[in-house]
Amino acid sequence: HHRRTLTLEQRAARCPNPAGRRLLEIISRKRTNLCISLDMTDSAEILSTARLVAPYVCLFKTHVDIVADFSQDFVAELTAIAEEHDVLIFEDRKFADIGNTARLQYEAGMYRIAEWSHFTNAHVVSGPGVVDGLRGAAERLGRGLLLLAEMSSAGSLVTGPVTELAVELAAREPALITGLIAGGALLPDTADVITMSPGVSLAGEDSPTARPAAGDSFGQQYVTPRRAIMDRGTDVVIVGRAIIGAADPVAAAKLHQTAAWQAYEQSVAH
Ligand code: 5BU
Repeated sequence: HHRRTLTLEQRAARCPNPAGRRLLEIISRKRTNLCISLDMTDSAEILSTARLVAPYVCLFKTHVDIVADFSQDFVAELTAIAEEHDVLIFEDRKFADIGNTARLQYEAGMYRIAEWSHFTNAHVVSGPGVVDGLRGAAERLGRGLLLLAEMSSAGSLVTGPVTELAVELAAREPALITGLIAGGALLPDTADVITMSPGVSLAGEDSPTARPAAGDSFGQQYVTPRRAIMDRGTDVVIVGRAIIGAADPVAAAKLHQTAAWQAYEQSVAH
């Protein structure tokens, strides 16, 4: 099992990034390290699901470029729900271009992601300049950047030197790069870097009870919250279809919250 030396509450108190600190405080206060991935194409559907699951999650993850009827009113409503329920927002944009283009994509266009999203993420395949492109708005607005160090999909090439660069940049500057997207912790918890893992479901491939749904037909691969948190040391689990595709999303959110929080508490105790 992965060993934690600090609780998430202790890490909140010392977190050098404002969005990261708020997230760790929310996690500790609400006792949830579950991020919901709101992968729906209709804004009303996203908002109603967000309202239903908000009490059980710390983070709403969005892909705004799949929303058919995107508008700034949608963003304002999602923000209101998030504020009411003590939830932050993470636009999973995966910036991957040269720094200057990433800067424009982050700040401008019709989405204006920097204005409303507490966190966003970036690939480092184009080199460290992408971080410098995102830096200006992120620092001005107190946002957190997450770098992709690993992906959950089969055959991913986010490995080797790409992983190493993401880890190195986060370790060097946790005040800006507040986290890594990876299958598990790649740095000790004293590095002040939050790890978030997608590809998580209670029906993951290591599930002892559920009939395992190891993935989808597009290469996604799932593990259980327990494996991601206890065995691999991740901090936050990102769950989409196992909740939003369930017959009862609220019940599924509660089950994932409980499993993820128990796995975290056990990894602190041991
Ligand atoms: P799912 O329905 O739980 O499979 O959704 C997973 C979400 O996480 C989805 O929005 C993906 O875009 C996102 N994701 C992922 O699945 N794997 C990765 O490595 C990264 C993001 Br990075």
